[in-house]
Amino acid sequence: MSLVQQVQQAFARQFQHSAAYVFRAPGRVNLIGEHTDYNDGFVLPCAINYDTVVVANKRDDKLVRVLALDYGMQLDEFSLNAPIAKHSQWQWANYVRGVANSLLQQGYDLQGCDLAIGGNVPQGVGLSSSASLEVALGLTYCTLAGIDISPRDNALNGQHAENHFVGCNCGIMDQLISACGRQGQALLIDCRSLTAQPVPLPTGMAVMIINSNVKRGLVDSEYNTRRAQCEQAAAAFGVKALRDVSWQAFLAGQSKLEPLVAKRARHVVSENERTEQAAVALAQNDIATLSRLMAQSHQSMRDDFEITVPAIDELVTMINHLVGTNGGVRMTGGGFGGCVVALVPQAMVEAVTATVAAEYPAKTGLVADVFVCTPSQGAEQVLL
Ligand code: GAF
Repeated sequence: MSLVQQVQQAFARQFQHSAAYVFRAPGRVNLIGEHTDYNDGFVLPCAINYDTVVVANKRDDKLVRVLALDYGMQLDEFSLNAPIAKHSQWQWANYVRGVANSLLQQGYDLQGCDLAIGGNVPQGVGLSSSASLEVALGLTYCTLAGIDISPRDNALNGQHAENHFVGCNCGIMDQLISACGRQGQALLIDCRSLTAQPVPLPTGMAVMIINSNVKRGLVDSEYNTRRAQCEQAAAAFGVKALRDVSWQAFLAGQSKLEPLVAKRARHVVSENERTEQAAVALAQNDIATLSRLMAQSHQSMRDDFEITVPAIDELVTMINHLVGTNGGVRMTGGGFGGCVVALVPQAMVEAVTATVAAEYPAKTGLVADVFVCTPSQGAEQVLL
């Protein structure tokens, strides 16, 4: 049974009628450009073929009832008439409540609904399961209320909910790629103007995701600390965001920063340059350059931004060793565990999978999950 069918079936069982609407929004993998989005910089992600699915029906009142397949069929209920409060226990419910709350705050008139939610984006491993939930929900609430929200505004609403309701100070990359992803392409996103340029992936190359299965801890607090350090650096340079600092300006001015803040800024300033260069290399099928840029990105995350962990470094080293300049590999996502992304020739997928299976457990005591993913289309209504 497909994911959509499973969610439809659970909906019908819970609410005793079948649903008229289905929406999906994908997770993402970022090829390069990490922790640059909230510095108004550049990112190069693609949406992946793993989705959050929302199955829905309108109600005649202002009640929202929502069933979570991935959380033991927990059922939340809240009213769109009263101020929406945080759920006392369930974090998943705060995304559902938060997205509605942000839309209401912007003056949208939402309609009550029954919802069932399920997904196959691996959760808590840096592949944006939360953003895909926010984006799928934004599209659901708006479509049910007859509101034609743009993908960009839907993404911004999801980010607003995450920042102000859920409490993580994330940037815009995850929501934007989940809303705007394109089949077969990565997007070079300018996180200041929110414009995106499609970059087709070279034929014959596979996008692999290797989940380290390192349990992530302290992600939100470390993330928020990095963000504050970047803001401190931008203020010291007298600019709005680190996007406005060139490499030359960084070299000339770094001595006015505290040493730790200078390291954080060095990552962001150099990562912005690498990301723009990587988009060019990818478009020109220049895999050797892409390989170098992804390796430098990983080193910069490891040594300057300090967001990798030893098991992830091991994975990157072993894959790099195997693919050399025929492919690129680096940690992807916010960090402190999570996944590695590898762009490798199709013909090397098997060898990478075998190497990870043979060497990773011996080096770390952990077993990794390996996926080959397809760059996918962003959020949409699934027509029944
Ligand atoms: C997380 C955040 F949600 C993104 O906005 C981005 O900052 C990313 O970490 C790091 O590049 O996924």
